[in-house]
Amino acid sequence: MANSRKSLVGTVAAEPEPIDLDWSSTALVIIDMQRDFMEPGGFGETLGNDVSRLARAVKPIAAVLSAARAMGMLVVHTREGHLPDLSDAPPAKVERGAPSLRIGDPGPMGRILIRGEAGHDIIPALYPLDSEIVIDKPGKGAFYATELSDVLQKYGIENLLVCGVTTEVCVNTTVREANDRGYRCVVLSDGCASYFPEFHEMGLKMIKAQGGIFGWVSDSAAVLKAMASETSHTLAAGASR
Ligand code: TIU
Repeated sequence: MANSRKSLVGTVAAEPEPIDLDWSSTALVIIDMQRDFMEPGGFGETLGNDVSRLARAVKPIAAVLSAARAMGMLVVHTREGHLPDLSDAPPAKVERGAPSLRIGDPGPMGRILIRGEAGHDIIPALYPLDSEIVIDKPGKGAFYATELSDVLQKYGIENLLVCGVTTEVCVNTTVREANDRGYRCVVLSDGCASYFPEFHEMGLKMIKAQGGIFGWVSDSAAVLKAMASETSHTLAAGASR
């Protein structure tokens, strides 16, 4: 994959300001687009949520994923979930609240939020290729107790295009973790979604406020435009040989 990546820079329209990204050191990070959050009968619904609210993120992510694949960008998918024996699930997480089913209980898509179960898997529309990286995480942030830091360092990644669900929970937590580790995070507003529309809005505002305190907020159209202009540069250079 590293050999096919290009090194040109694209300018992405974003807030609080445009950002220049070297695509060769940029990864697309897709957070937790799992059946457990997106479909009825999974973890999200057991918590009392209307899972249909997350569907809006799928098409924008699919479009950016397709472009990222075409340009050889590193693609990382994450999945929240736990080992079958729950040894990586803190009691404080398992026991809280009054969900209709708890983590580990049998549900219509297998045991709730357990690795290897149908509900834990990524939705078919965004299914990872064998060549792509899948990070299994026990927490909300993708860096906590995972190999993500090592993977990003191995590929020389400095910038993250971040999308997925939910905006204020796993996307925000991951962006905050990444920001503290020195990564420039560009969050795709239409590639994220929340069960709570107001939390989606505020979650994005929190990232871009104060001069981009945690990162930048853009959208799929702006990122696709920046990727396309990079591609045309490359093609023009090739044509003039
Ligand atoms: N409940 C909720 O909004 N989210 C999570 O529990 N996990 C993720 O955001 N992936």
